[in-house]
Amino acid sequence: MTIEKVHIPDLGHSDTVDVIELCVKPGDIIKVDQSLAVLESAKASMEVPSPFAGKVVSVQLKLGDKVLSGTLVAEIETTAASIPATPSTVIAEIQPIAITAATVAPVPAPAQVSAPISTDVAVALMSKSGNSDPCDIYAGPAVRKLARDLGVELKDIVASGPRERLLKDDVSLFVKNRMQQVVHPIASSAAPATGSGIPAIPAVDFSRFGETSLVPMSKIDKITAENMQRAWLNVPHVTQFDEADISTLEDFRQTLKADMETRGIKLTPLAFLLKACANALREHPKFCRSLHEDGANFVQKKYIHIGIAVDTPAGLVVPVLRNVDQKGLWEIAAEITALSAKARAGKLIPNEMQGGCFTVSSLGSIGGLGFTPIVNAPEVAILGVSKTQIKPVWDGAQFVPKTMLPLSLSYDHRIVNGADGGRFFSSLIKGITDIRHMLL
Ligand code: CAO
Repeated sequence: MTIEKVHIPDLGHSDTVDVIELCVKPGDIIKVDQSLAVLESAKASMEVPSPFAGKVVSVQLKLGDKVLSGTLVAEIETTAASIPATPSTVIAEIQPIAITAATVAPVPAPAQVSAPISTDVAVALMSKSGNSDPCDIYAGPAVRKLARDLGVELKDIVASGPRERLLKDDVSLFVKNRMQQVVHPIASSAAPATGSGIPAIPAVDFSRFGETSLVPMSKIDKITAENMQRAWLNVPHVTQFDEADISTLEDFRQTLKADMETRGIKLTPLAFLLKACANALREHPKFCRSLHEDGANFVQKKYIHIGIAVDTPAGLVVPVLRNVDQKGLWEIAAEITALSAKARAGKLIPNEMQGGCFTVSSLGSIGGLGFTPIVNAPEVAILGVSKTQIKPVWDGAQFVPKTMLPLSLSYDHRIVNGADGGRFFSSLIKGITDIRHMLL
């Protein structure tokens, strides 16, 4: 048994290059020519292959290191038989950063895929190797190899690395998503509650119709997409619509303008709505439940924490206000301002986005007559708030102008039924229409 040191071979220049990928870690068993690391210079990315088979004892590089020819990469414990007569000192592959699809080696058909993955998955994972459309792809050799091994076309994958560099994680996520989209029919019948077996929307080459480009999804975009799809597929939604006369509330709010300035707090209709929601949740505790994972119980929450959907440059986030039933309007308003500012600055911590019983999504400042919000599962319900309008309302003798607030309530029909929904909505609207109820 011998410990062999692997160094970076002669790069042909004296400039440093960046370590952009580490392909092995101590303890890995590797084969001859397996990549140890990927380096990148201003013009090319390149792999450092191992001239030895054996076990990785140590990796001497870190991501981001700037290295030169001769830098120690790793130590490999080899057996005599695994030492090649003339260890390779050549960088495995040098590729320009921007290459065309046509230069990528033809992709072999994927290995036979066994159940529960259907043959559709195999087809979905197969690359269109005959496609010679030119496209610039920024990816290291190790990523290319992984994509080739999995039968995935690089151009189909959204890059999340710096300067739109494709990472191994991007390839893995792409494959994971594809596999989730297409599930074996037997597996789908065994798990109907997850929405499995729904045919995936076919991929379309939009560039056939005009110029396109890929816009990387932010992390929040990806999480939101996943959460929305999960909630949409799992929750039998019902949405009810109504409108609340908030003329009194608005008159009262206008009288508070001076107070708002003194306190430095913006009191919008949302604070009143959260308070009214908290009261309605206290009155209708079914709306503070979640289905227990055992399928035989509801979890009844005895606290009233409410999330608010906040639109941020990075995507939609839902910070949660705790114990809203125990707070006054000024405190609620101040928390809305603080949490939404923190959300927009991307500074919310995970704990501030957890524990909600109910969510309010207000598009009131943006517009719209109404919308059907998606329940923020595993919560029971969500309130959608649209823009107020002055409308003529018949008071029994004449039409009078009233400030009407359109509301929509979506709920999980497994936990509450239509009558529950109607009762909850009526309480909420009563509370917001006559704000004296907030004192009770
Ligand atoms: N009708 C008419 N005007 C309204 C209103 C309504 N329903 N709700 C708020 N407004 C007014 C406010 O009073 C304020 O006007 P003034 O300054 O004159 O008082 C103005 O609109 C701006 O309000 P705001 O947006 O700053 O504050 P907010 O408390 O209403 O909302 C927040 C805060 C964080 C919820 C909001 O900024 C936001 O991000 N909304 C988007 C939520 C979203 O994306 N939902 C969709 C999720 S599903 O995709």
